[in-house]
Amino acid sequence: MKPGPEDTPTTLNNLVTSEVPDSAAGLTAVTTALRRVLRAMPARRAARVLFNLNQKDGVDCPGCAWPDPDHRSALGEYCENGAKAIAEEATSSVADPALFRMHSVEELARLDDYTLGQMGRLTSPMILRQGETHYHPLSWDEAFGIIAEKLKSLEDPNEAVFYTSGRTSNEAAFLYQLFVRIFGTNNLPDCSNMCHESSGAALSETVGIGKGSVTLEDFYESEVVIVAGQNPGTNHPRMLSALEKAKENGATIISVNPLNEAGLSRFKNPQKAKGIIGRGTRLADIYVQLRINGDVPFVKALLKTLITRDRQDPGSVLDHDFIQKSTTGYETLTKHLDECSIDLLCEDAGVSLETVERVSDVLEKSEKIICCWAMGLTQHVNAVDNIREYVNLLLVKGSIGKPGAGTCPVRGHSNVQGDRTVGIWEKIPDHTVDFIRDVVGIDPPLETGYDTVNAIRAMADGNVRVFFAMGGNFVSATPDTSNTADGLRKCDLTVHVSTKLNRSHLVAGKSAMILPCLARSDVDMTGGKKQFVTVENSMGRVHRSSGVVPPVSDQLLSEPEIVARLASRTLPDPKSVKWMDVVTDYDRIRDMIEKCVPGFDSYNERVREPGGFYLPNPAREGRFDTSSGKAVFSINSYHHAPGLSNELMMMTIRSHDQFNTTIYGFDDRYRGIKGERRVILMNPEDAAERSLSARDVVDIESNYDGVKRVARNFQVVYYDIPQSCVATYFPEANVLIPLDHVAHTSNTPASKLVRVSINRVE
Ligand SMILES: Nc1nc2c(c(=O)[nH]1)N[C@H]1C(S)=C(S)[C@@H](COP(=O)(O)OP(=O)(O)OC[C@H]3O[C@@H](n4cnc5c(=O)[nH]c(N)nc54)[C@H](O)[C@@H]3O)O[C@H]1N2
Ligand SMILES: Nc1nc2c(c(=O)[nH]1)N[C@H]1C(S)=C(S)[C@@H](COP(=O)(O)OP(=O)(O)OC[C@H]3O[C@@H](n4cnc5c(=O)[nH]c(N)nc54)[C@H](O)[C@@H]3O)O[C@H]1N2
Ligand code: SF4
Ligand SMILES: [Mo]
Repeated sequence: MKPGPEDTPTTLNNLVTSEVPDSAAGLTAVTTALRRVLRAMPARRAARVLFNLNQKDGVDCPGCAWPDPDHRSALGEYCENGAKAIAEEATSSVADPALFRMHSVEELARLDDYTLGQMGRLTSPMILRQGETHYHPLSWDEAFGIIAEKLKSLEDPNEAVFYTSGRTSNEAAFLYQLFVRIFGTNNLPDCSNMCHESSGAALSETVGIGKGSVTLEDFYESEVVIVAGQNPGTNHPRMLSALEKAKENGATIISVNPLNEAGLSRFKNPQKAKGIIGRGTRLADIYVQLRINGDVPFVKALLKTLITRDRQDPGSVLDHDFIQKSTTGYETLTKHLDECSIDLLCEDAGVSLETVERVSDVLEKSEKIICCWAMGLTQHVNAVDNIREYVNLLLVKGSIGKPGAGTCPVRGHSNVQGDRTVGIWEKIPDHTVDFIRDVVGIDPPLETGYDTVNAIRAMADGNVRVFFAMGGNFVSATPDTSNTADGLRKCDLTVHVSTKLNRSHLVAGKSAMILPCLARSDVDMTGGKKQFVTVENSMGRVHRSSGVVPPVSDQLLSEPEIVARLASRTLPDPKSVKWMDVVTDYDRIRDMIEKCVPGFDSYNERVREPGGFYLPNPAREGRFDTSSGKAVFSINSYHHAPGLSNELMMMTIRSHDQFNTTIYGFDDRYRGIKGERRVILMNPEDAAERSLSARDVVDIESNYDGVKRVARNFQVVYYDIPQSCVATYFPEANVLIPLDHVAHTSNTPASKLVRVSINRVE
């Protein structure tokens, strides 16, 4: 298959590799952060945005969802990658109509993702009409008119799909899903479908709430923190400060990962003098290097060891009181583990028995364990099993529902959790059904809509006429790039509400539109009044965010206003909700959220308190909202891979210089890689077996169900990675991931284990 304009260009840059550093952050992080911000905007704008970043009445960082501590340093309460995110967003460069006049869509598609991002902020609504080569500006009124007419002309509302990325505020997200459901569909796929959906599925089933149970304070009281399948040094950098504090208070930190990620080995806290001049703090006490998808057998081996040890002296290792009072399924679990061979478990995990014993020694003595994870667990065919298995481990130790212990799925986008809480979901919660019946007076659709993967399937089958995206970069973020692109091209109209130019704007339906919106850092004067929005962090705390810099164009609308204007033009009875009225004062949207979604009592009042408020979380208090009222032990399976002898297991990961599909640069400093993203991290033995040397150029190929997919031109980098495992960066390798390669139950693309073979490019 030839790469199409939907694929990132395959030309190689200039790869330089060096020793993998043994620490993260420190002075280099500070200087890199400042350099990036100053490159993107004038000094005054930079100072304004940085001084307000993550402060209690300031801008919530548009990077990840890691929570802010109660005490905020006035000097700077953000990390290097938060600064890069804000530089990318608050840049004063613009991708204005002149740019689109000068370059055709085809020309823009030849640029790499970094260059597209560097064009700057979108400034005007743009349309690509059927048969035309260039985007042209149009007025907002015209834009809403065209979209509304198209939506109204559909035979069935289910012919439209409404995607959401995770930066959208609670206010915009609530209005958006309300509009979509009143319009008549639950087709609300979101980035969460590709992210922590597996966590939600596993946690709801086992502990009765699809979110994590810990708060930041729990870290400071914990005895053990397990970090599995997560690279916080890059993706949640301020988590390192929390780990440092946990460690100072005596906690043992265990990293479980095929890669020994630099951030977890040693951390130089840039907020402390010793972090700037000293050697920093060693974080992970134990590093468990397992093979890709080795988690279920590894945790089973731990459980088996702990249960065996406890049998010598019952109660010395396990919390039988908790097990008896608060859980179900323990006997079935022990019976299952009795039948497992520890040697086989270790072999399947790729971990030695000594390592299992060493970790068990630590767990045996501890009563307060926190388990953190991210995409290394959630993006596997058996992702839900992965998470349920770590839950088993917490449950045998009674390590949930008490201070210093619990589950911590570390969320990605800065409001992905809030978006789901207020209603972005392809399933319709009962409280939303009631709200729509009571307030709007209609019966909303009840059948489950399309999630991300099912939306692509429907597009490919020609069943989607309109694709509307509230943020995100659908074509690059989803798997099976060419297939997704074909699906988008079959739509009559694709619309993107966006801040920055990206590849999805260049893979258009028969016609396409770009609607430029305000970002977090922009002052929002909707309705002539300064508005703030609210977001929920990874630990269920809801708080405010107010923009501080003047928008780069007076054409930008806020996301809530875009939804309100579209709803007013589209719905047959636009007065059922006072769309234009509620967006003149976002307090009114919050009042609606309070009426609809449980846990938001006195929303407007409580969110004005510094730091906001926590949403209710029964598991945090040891109450499990499952059908039995108890936490549930589970029996979990895992998949053996690779399939053929010459195949390798490929995981697709993030470099230090990207935020998902937004590419900040070509360096992955913490992995010693500079100047190139088209790289494949390989064990030197695997390379030697294939007569490959470092820097050789290869094509990567995947073969599923008789379909061959190829990603061209990747350079070999020798890396400390278990044999038969390789790593590439997302989104360049997404062309290799078949759409049907998904996690059971959550339907999340299994982008952390794709079977591939590699061929040298002569
Ligand atoms: N700077 C920056 N910050 C970000 C993002 C970004 O792109 N850039 N993205 C945001 C988003 S949306 C998300 S979801 C998060 C993602 O945060 P992460 O999940 O940390 O991101 P990945 O790079 O996908 O890293 C996955 C990690 O899991 C490991 N891993 C892979 N397979 C396995 C396995 O089978 N078992 C185990 N134990 N480990 C495995 C990999 O080696 C890697 O360390 O970060 C958020 N924050
Ligand atoms: N192979 C592979 N694929 C993956 C992953 C992986 O690990 N491996 N990770 C998956 C995960 S965890 C996720 S979360 C998804 C991410 O999927 P998405 O959320 O769809 O992708 P992003 O790259 O985060 O979206 C970036 C775009 O959002 C727009 N944007 C930024 N800020 C705003 C804003 O405030 N408002 C609006 N309206 N638009 C804004 C900009 O135009 C920018 O180009 O990708 C998934 N895809
Ligand atoms: S840890 Fe995440 S939220 Fe905090 S400053 Fe860094 S990127 Fe932003
Ligand atoms: Mo994510």
